[in-house]
Amino acid sequence: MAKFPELEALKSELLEQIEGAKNLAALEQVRIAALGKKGKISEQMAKLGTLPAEQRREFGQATNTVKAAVTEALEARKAVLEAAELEARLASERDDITLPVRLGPLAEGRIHPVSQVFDEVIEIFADMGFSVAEGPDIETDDYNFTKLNIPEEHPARQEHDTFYLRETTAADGSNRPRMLLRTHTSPVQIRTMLSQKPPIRIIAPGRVYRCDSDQTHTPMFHQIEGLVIDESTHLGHLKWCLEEFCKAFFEVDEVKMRFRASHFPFTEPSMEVDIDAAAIGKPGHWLEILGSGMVHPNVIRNCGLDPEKYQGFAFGMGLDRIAMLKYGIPDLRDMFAADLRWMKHYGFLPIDVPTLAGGLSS
Ligand code: 2NL
Repeated sequence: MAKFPELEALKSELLEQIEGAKNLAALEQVRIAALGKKGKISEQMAKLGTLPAEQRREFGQATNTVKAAVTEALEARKAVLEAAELEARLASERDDITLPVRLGPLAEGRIHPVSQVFDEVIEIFADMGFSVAEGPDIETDDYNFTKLNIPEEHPARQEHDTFYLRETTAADGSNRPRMLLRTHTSPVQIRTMLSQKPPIRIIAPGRVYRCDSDQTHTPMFHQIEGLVIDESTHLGHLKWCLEEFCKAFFEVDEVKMRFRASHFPFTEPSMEVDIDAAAIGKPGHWLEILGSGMVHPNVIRNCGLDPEKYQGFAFGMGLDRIAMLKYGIPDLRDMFAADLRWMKHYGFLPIDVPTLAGGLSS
């Protein structure tokens, strides 16, 4: 090879460049400049044709030797640079495998206490054989008031602080009946009595609306009402049902209850129900938790049933209030503030579905 000093010089130059390449990208540039189609070694190969025949063989062999040496040096340098790059990545991309596993949306999300308590109450009454009935939030005056034995000019209408919708006119110019936002879920029970034959055993959970807003009232709140109609349903059934409900809901074996005489236009007699707050760890205080009574014969008649044949009981309770009682929530207005920190504290995990068998609030 000493015969071809220019090849010798090229070899040294390339090997020096290979050793000097600082990273894989730089090394690739060196490779292309040496072995690429227009690279320096290919240039030497192209010279072959211009040489006298007796020199060609020797020059060709010498060039191939340079090529082999350069290729080998490239591969060796590539291996070194690859190992160094891997080393650098491993040092910079550190994973802390001692961190706790992230459980994702199922563990991040929370069920609102109102939804939780809806599910709990429904579970309890479903177990007693009640089915869930639903109806529209926008109702007629007839279903919300008149059929419930609250005629026009009845003072109870003022007490309800009703939101009325704007009056509309029909195509023939006559006024349509004025609609309203239901002030209780009783219209759902009215619709059920109008469309089904007894025996009836339903609960009606849902949103209700009253034009009232202060520390203990929000314009929208939640209610569950219950209705049982049959031929011989009596006050004993009412008492038993509500006692069983209270024990199950507050998750205690015994609960002291007090039935106080009261008045609602749609029941006669009517009772308000108090429980001894021992159930929530504050013995000696009475807490009002619901209103109830035997369905007024006028209501039964208004729904096309014969009050001589059918009778029954009904009850209603404010869901937000019993949710606050059971779960120690101090301020009603926080319930509807959509504050995620509040939800993290008072909310429930979606995987903990309330069941009587597994525990309502686990
Ligand atoms: C309360 C009192 C009550 C009812 C609701 C009712 C429904 C029909 C017929 C008769 Cl269709 N009664 N519902 C009965 C008694 C009390 O609610 O304080 N609610 C928060």
